[in-house]
Amino acid sequence: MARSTSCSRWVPLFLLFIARLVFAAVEDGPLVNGDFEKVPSNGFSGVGDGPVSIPDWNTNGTVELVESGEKQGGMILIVPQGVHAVRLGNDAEISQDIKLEKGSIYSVTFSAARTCAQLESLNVSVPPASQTIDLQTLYSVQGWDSYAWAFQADSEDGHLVFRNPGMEDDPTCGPIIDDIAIKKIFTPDKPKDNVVINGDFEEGPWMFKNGSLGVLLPTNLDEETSSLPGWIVESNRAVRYIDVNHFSVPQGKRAIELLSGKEGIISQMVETTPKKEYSLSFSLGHAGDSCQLPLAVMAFAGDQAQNIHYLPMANETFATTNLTFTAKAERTRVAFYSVYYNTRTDDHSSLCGPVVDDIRVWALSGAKRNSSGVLTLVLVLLVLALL
Ligand SMILES: [Ca+2]
Repeated sequence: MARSTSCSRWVPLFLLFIARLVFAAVEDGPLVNGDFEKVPSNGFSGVGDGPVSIPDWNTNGTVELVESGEKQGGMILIVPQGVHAVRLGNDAEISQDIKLEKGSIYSVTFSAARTCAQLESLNVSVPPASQTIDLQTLYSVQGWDSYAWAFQADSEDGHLVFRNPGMEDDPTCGPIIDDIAIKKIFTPDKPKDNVVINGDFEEGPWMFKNGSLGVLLPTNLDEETSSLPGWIVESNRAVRYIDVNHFSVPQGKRAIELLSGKEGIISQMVETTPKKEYSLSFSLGHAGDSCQLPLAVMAFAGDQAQNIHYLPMANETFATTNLTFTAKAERTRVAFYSVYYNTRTDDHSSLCGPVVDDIRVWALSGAKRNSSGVLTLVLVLLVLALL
C-alpha cells in the first residue's frame, strides 16, 4: 500500500519530466538549417532552376535556394554566409515551427541582402507579433547586413515566418536571407549605484562568431520587447550592436556603434527623484573600423544636451565622459545620437560612427546626504552610549 502511494507520487513528477522533454523550448543559437546548407532531398543540383524543397522549412510561393557566385542579369548574387541562402519572390515566405516559453522575450538574428535596386523590405513575424524591416538602406559595402528583431512569445508553439511583402515587376527581385538564429532575452537587474538597465550593453541579440559586420538593431519603440533590454531605438534608422571579436569595445564584450547622425538614436527612461542632482557617465570611442573622424555624440539627460567629441589618443580606443544634471521628473530620458554622418575611410559607403558603452547614472546629492545622515546617526548613538 505504502509502495503504491509513493509510486503514485512519482508518476506526476515523471510525466512532468517527460512533458518538459517533449516541450523543450528552442535553445539559443542557429535554427535547424538556419544557414540553408543542409542538402535538399533532390540535392543542390536543382539550385538556380526554380523552387526546391528546403529541409526543415515550410515554403509558400516562389522560394529559391541560391548559390554563391550564381549570376542574375550580370549581377553576382550575394550569399551572406557559407555557400547557400534563400531568395523570397513576390509575396513568398519561409517558416519554421519553434517551441517557446510563453511570456518570454526572444530575439531573432538573421542576415539579409537585396538583389535589385528597387525598394525591398522583409516581414519577420511570430504571429501575432510582426515587423517589416526596411532593407532599402545599405549599411555596409558587402551588400548584406545582419538584423535583430524581438518579440514576446504568445504561446509555447511559435511559428517563425519570413515573408517578402514586395510586388515587384521582376519576380526574381526579392531579398536573400541567411544565417537565422534565436536567443531568449533576459533583462539584467538594475545594478547598485546606477539606475541604467543594461548600460554596459552586455545583454543583447545572438551574434555569430564569424559575424564581422555586427548586428543592426532597427527601430523599436517598445522597451518591453527589445533585442537590447532596457533600451529603445527611437529613430527611423538602425544602430549597430558590435562585439569585441571584430570591433574595439570600451568595456566587456559588447557595445553600440551609432550610425546615420541623428537618424540613429538609442534611449532609456531611467528612474530619478525630482530636483536631485545626478551624474551621467559613459565611454565614448571608435570601433576600430577605419571610421572617418571626427566622431562625436549628442548626449541627453532630461532637458540637458551636450555635444561631446571623441579625441583620439595613443593606445586608447575610448575616453570616459562625465556630466551632471538635475532631474525634473520621476523618469528621465537618457539618449545618444551621433553628431556626424560618418563613413569608413576605405570605402566611403559603409556607415560607421562613435561607440558608446558603460552608461551610468547615479544620484550625487542623495549619496552625499545619505552618508552624512549615517555619520550623524553613528555620532548620536556614540553620545547616547557614553551618557
Ligand atoms: Ca560593454
